Amino acid sequence: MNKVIENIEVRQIFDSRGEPTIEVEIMGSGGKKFLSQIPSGKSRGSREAMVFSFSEALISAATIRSLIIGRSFPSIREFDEFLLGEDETKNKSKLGGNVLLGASIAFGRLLSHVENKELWEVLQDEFFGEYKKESYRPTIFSNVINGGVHAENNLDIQEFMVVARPKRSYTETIARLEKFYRHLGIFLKDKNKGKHPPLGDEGGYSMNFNDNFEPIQILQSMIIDEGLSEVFSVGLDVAASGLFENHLYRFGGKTLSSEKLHDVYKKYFETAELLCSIEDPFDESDKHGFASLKKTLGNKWVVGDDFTVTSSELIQEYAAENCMNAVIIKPNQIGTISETCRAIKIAHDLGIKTIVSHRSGETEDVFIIHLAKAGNVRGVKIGAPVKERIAKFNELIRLFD
Ligand code: 2PG
Ligand code: MG
Repeated sequence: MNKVIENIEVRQIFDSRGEPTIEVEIMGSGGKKFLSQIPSGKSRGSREAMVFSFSEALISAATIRSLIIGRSFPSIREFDEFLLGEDETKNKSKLGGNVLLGASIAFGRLLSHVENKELWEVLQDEFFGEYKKESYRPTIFSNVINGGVHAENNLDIQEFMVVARPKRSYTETIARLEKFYRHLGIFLKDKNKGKHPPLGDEGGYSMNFNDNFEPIQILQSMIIDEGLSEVFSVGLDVAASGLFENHLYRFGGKTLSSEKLHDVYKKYFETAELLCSIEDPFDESDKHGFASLKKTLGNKWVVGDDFTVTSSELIQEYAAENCMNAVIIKPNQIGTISETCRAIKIAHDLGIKTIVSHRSGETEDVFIIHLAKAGNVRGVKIGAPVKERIAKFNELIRLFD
């Protein structure tokens, strides 16, 4: 089979939150079809690539179809560059970031079929050749208690995560994580007067707590009680852009300045020794907040997400200003595989740790696990070990064990 593209189509599907999103299908020669499903975010950075609705995506697909049918592209980079040349906008507002990324991933799957390689091998050969000799096993960030816009409860912090370092194998680590998640459910049911707490958008438990610190304490004590402190720690995603109004933060029933919020975090880290990382602690415009917290926290992970939106330029700019030491990598924030891989590489070169991440509205597509393997990233963020997220945990085991 050759690399000629015979057709491209988009279809509407529904993500794990029941919200509409799209899948993209590319047909290669001989009628073989290659699919990608695009996740969608709820707490989004303002500089993310444009998300097209299904009706807009249909128009975009028609434009792309007229440009690529009967053509062949030797690499993902050339495919992406061709379409980016047609889009020509900063935020993919002509063709849509979700449509472009869907096309890019489906084309990557066509290449993987034609070249008889796994998708991660195609990605590594094309973008990360120099990492072939090292093989890094990423730490799992698993969101087990949900708050913020991902849950209907009183938590301001959006995500309370178990950070699980793989020791012998992912099979073993994921089994431990699943057991921990079940035990946490039983503990919280008890605390919730015998009612099993409902699940938030990413499969973590959702109920009211005394304050934003209580879930951290609960996770830490359970990790210690279960003898897991060698391999598990605790991470947060505050998603603080959603708490920011008139230059102040709504947090814990109060209105706090950036400096006061910094002091709250400082106390959290001083009190909970297993707390190891904090994502988007401040609004995406508050780079001084980021820089000052990074200075305070030393080697703990201060992670940019809405702050950096997988943009190579923003990662470079904020790394130079010492704002963070880790970044979230979400392909649909930027809109093509090539640009995503460039962001990973730039982060590595600058000594910034990379965490490839899902979105709150997920599908069963496992592309991000292939990206994590090819790019030797330091972390993978995939929600709680339940429902549609299981596909990604299984792919971790398949690709790494
Ligand atoms: C985040 C993500 C995923 P969303 O903020 O990091 O956990 O949420 O997809 O809603 O932006
Ligand atoms: Mg985030």
